[in-house]
Amino acid sequence: MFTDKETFKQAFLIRLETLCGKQFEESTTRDHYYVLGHMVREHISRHWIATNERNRAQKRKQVYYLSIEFLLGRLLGSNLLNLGVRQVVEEGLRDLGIRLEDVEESEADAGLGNGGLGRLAACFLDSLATLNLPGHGHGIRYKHGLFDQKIVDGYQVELPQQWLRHGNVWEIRKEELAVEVNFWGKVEVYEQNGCLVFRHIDSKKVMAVPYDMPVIGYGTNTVNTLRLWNAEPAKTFPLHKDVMQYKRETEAISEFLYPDDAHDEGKILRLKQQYFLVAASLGSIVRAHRLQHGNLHQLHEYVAIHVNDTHPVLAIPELMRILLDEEGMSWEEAWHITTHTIAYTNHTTLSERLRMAIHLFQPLLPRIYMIVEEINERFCRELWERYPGDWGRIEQMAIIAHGVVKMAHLAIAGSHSVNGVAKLHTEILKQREMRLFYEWAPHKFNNKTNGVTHRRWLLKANPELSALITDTTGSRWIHEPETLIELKPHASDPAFQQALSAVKQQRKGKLAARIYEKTGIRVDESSIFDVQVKRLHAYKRQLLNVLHIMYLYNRLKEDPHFSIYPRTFIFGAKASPGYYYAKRIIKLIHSVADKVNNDKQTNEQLKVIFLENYRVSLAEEIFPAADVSEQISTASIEASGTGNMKFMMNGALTLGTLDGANVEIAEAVGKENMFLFGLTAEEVLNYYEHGGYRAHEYYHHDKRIKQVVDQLVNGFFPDVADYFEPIYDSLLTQNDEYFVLRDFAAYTEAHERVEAAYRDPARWWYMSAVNIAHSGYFASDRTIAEYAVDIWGISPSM
Ligand code: B1H
Repeated sequence: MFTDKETFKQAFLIRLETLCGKQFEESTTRDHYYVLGHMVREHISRHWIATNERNRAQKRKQVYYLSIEFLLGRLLGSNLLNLGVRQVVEEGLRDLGIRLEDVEESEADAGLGNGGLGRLAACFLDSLATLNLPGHGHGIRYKHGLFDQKIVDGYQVELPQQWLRHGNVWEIRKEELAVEVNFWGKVEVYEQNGCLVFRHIDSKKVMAVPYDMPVIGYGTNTVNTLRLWNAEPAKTFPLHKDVMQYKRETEAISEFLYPDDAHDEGKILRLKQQYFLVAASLGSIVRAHRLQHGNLHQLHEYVAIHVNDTHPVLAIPELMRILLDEEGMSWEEAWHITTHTIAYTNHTTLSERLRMAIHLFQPLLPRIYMIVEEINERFCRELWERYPGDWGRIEQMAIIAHGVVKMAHLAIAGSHSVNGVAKLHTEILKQREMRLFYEWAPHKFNNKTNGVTHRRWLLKANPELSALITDTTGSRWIHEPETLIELKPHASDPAFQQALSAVKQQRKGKLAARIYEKTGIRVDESSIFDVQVKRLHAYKRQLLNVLHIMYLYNRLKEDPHFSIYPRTFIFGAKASPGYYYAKRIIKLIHSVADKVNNDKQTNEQLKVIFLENYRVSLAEEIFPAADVSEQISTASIEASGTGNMKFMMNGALTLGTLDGANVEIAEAVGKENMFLFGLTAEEVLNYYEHGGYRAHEYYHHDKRIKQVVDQLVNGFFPDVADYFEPIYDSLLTQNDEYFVLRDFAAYTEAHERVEAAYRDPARWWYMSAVNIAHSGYFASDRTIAEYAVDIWGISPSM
């Protein structure tokens, strides 16, 4: 149906009638979207079935990627692209007077994630399918993804996201594959044939119903599966007194994504979600394996289970429960299989702090808790043999201690592989955060530097640049991103530079139009587009960026000899609803924008734009239009960052600290092709360990700093009263935990280097081209190929 334009049009019009019951003339954009989605599904259904068949027949090892978040964004455009039919569809629709772009824009973002961690999972799915690897995702089908952000008077307001309001064309409900999940109740222990038998009784049952979504590889027939679980009441309503409450409690499990990557409130519901995901996923994985192999003795040879951060870590005790209680295996055999099946990725150095209070855990999951206790006891015994008498060490490493379960410790003890997400991050885990575990089992630790799918973030998001690359070096880069390096010889070619800058200009124009549409503000398309888009977090230091803008503004007002190359500072960021400090920073950005944008004396040179509701689809418009990529986290805290990679492949230059994957970007492109500044991770960690930093000194000794910090509280922003006082306090009273003032001067100086480079186009576009040329390493195809070989032991199947 996609072979040529005419066939497509015919097929499209027929389905419009059969699916929507409408004639073309009365159809809406949403109808067009719905019909196209169905056509794609129809088109791939044979390959989807064939992929599953092949996996069954070949008995090949499969990987299941368990993640509490999958930040997919929109799927129509990328599915059409991956199927290689986008052009036919675009042309066919054009004949009918429909713009494919409009149809694509009518799709709601599947926003089932907070930020980098969830988007990484989505990129991984794309690479798995494209590399023909048998790998599938398991997640939760949240009714509401991450909240929609509205800005009212400069303040963030959260609205429930409604991605399912018009249904989801990509999913297929598979009720017959539902899995029962048990909460609460108690454990009965009795003896049978000389063995202890455990039975979980009086539980509240929840049905996990899978919705399967196809994951279509680029230019391949592999169609993998993303299975999202929906929580529903058990088929026969139990005769509880309050049936309605049972229904509400059950459905609440898959109602909301936690819009929270800072605090852990709603602890029980969160734990429920985590066990729900794990029990449903393992139930279905094990059922499929039993059907093929009859028993679970060889599970680890055919199945790899990946635990994305600690959220799905209960996969470890849950798999133990299945092997012990359902299969009747010995502890030793069950433990061998479990630890050889499960692998764990750590995404933050702060995970050591992730704990679950026993008094919450034990009643909710009584049998799982018993197993965790037993794991802990055996683990501590092993440590005791290894480090006799070293109580301190064992106490620090224990899985259960002082009334809490330490999720990261369970993950390390119960898996065969622990990886960080960038070299620096993995080193910090090994040498500091998890040092004792590294000493205990160094062979488990490895690094897998993150990557992003260049097919969405370059090929799809930036067709203009993609065409230039293909015209210059051919299209091999789409399948083999590392061949982007072939662009390097063109980096100093004036004709190539000219074309590169023209492409950027085109995308800046497009973004400027979008900015005008959304905010009513006109920005100078020839100004430097300096962009910081990511979750709002103190450690990501949006504050440093804002204070610097305030300094530029002050200087422009006060110093008649001072001028700058025109700049447009663009922000996009959601703050967790309960993260009040972050919300104040959002308001501060708006207050500064108000001042700067409305001051005739400065607004030719300086503009500040906050784009509301930052999400995947908006990101696709922003990255291609950026000149400068702000990656300015306090060194040592950002585990990797992935926005940095998306900017880089779109030819933006990084202004950043030596943190996360910035370090490896610098290794790849050379420090001279970035704008690095600020404390190193080692210096920061030294300060944290030994003290010695006094924010006051920087405040008193640098007039620029004193002025902008004072402006937070001295009436400079008349409409906010004392709303920014907590920001002021964080810098001075609390001694500036994230070293904003410490790095201020270096940051200002780095901005001056940015400006100097931009004034020299030959240099700028050379640097830009070099960045694109080296971005292939940061494609998730490379990351996934490494996971496949080093961790999962899987190989392509086609
Ligand atoms: C990352 C998270 C995260 N690390 C808890 N950890 C969450 C933790 O809702 N929660 O409870 C949500 C998210 N997210 C990010 O992962 C890192 O900060 C980035 O540096 C990294 O690039 C990304 C992918 O590895």
